[in-house]
Amino acid sequence: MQIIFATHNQNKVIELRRIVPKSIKIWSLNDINYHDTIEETGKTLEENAKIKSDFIRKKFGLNCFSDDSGLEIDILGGEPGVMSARYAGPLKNNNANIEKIWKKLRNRRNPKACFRSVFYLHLNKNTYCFEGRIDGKIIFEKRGENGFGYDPIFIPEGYEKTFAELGNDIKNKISHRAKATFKLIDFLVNS
Ligand code: ITT
Repeated sequence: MQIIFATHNQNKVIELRRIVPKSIKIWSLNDINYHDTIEETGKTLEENAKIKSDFIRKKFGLNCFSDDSGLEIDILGGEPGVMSARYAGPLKNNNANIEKIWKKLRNRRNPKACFRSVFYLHLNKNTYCFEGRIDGKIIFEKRGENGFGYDPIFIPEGYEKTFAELGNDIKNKISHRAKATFKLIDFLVNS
């Protein structure tokens, strides 16, 4: 089976390719030479996932899925949430995003957070949604070299290391995106 992953984020593509079986071939937007930005005007992860997947389905008429994901911090009322990529501005500057979070949290002790990932799938004539979530907490220093985005400041529940320290093997078993991906794979291989 072949399917388009409607994303420009290569880190997401790399993670997913490490998880899905070889029988499912993933094409990213870069792979199909589509480089234009898809405006994410939704107010929720669900809405933005739908926008991205609907757009690509309409443009190319092919089976595809998208991932809209984000970090949600309890004490900040779920921020940065749907704004995770652009929290500190449209340039998607990861360091600035982290600085903004730290500033807003003002050294609160062990602030609880979660990552959520919503996948929106167009398969033949139908659409489906899958979600994954991982709870944890934010720390006030960056630790680790792996992963991307907020990984160096997020410690998943039950661990003492950040996602960036734990590395791909563990992250890709327990993360929000891994959980959504397992649901997607289950669905695809059984349909
Ligand atoms: P696409 O829309 O092209 O898929 P994007 O990076 O803009 O790429 P999102 O709109 O879903 O994707 O924003 C997700 C942001 O949330 C991402 O840029 C990171 O800042 C953060 N994020 C999501 N998953 C993450 C993860 O596994 N580890 C660290 N940060 C993550």
